[in-house]
Amino acid sequence: MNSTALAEEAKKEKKKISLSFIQPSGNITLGNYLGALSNWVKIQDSGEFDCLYAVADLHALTVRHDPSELRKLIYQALATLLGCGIDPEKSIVFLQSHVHQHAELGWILDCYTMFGELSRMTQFKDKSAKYADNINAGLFTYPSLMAADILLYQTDVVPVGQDQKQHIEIARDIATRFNGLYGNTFKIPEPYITKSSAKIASLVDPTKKMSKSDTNANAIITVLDTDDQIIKKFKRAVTDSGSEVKMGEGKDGINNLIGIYSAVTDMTTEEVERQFEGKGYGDFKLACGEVVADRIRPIRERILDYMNNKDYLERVAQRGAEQASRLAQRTMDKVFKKVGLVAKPRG
Ligand code: ATP
Ligand code: LTN
Repeated sequence: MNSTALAEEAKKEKKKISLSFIQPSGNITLGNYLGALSNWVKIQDSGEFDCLYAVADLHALTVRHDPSELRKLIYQALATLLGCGIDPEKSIVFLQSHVHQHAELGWILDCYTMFGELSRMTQFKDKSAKYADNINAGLFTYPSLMAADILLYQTDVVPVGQDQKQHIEIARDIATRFNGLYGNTFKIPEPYITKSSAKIASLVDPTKKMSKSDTNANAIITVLDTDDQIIKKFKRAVTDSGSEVKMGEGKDGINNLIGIYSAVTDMTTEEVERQFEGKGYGDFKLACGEVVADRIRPIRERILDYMNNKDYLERVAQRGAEQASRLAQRTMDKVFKKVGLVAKPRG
């Protein structure tokens, strides 16, 4: 093969990029797992993408935290990625703060992000209502750092839950604006959101999203919950006064449980309804608890093993940061040139 044919071949083999991050803001929940992590693993295992998955530790600083608790949660989030099936031999796994280009591009993109568009972000509005005594600038500019996370790697798809869609849209807007000013610099990313598990609700208030920072432990299933805890929480899950296991308008509780059952078993919601025809909510809640406990058990065991092996976690993070940083620098070099900064001396 001559060199042009070889180059053509290499181009053809270039895989699409999948990238996503998770914040170390609490124990990772069933919502995070079904809405995001399980898709990260599927995408990784399809072999069709080059994948980057990371812990958004810089984003976690936007909320007041206890430093030693945060450090523990960062290790735990890394252990959870591995425990859920992210394989550092197949995907680049790293901590956001270990790749300095994120903060650098984040700042540059701040200068191409408008005050008005940041003020419209739902997450900013929710979090500034929730943490009214700490509406800091980082909370406000959170989306431009997230845009940097995505755009640094020329990402094609971003597997996330529904709540992150707006952040991906603003990343697309920022990239389009920048490309418009300076010529093609960033790939425009697409969100990847699956239907059944895009928004898993709280077990206590099914009108609200299941959120790892929820202070009510009964509202959330975490990947570290024991079988017993999982089954108890499902038994207590809030539902309406009906009894038929059927999706319906205003039946948020049962809709959520059917969604969870369907996502965990890979059945359609109609198949779930058929399986539980003639059975009541009580039986169904127990069955939900059981399938979820079966799914979480091996994950929990692997996470606990990884958490006992900090050296291994540190080696994974170090290697991932080196790999990610090399890729990120290519985009940074382009950006420096485009905006008129002087190329950094290479040491
Ligand atoms: P926090 O409570 O700190 O806001 P969170 O539980 O919302 O945390 P994130 O770290 O913000 O979790 O999200 C990690 C990933 O999980 C994102 O892709 C997000 O869209 C997804 N996700 C979070 N909660 C849910 C949910 N209830 N259902 C489906 N996906 C979810
Ligand atoms: N904002 C996201 C976490 C996040 C992210 C990203 C997700 C930070 N950077 C890049 C996808 C791509 C969240 O709260 N889940």
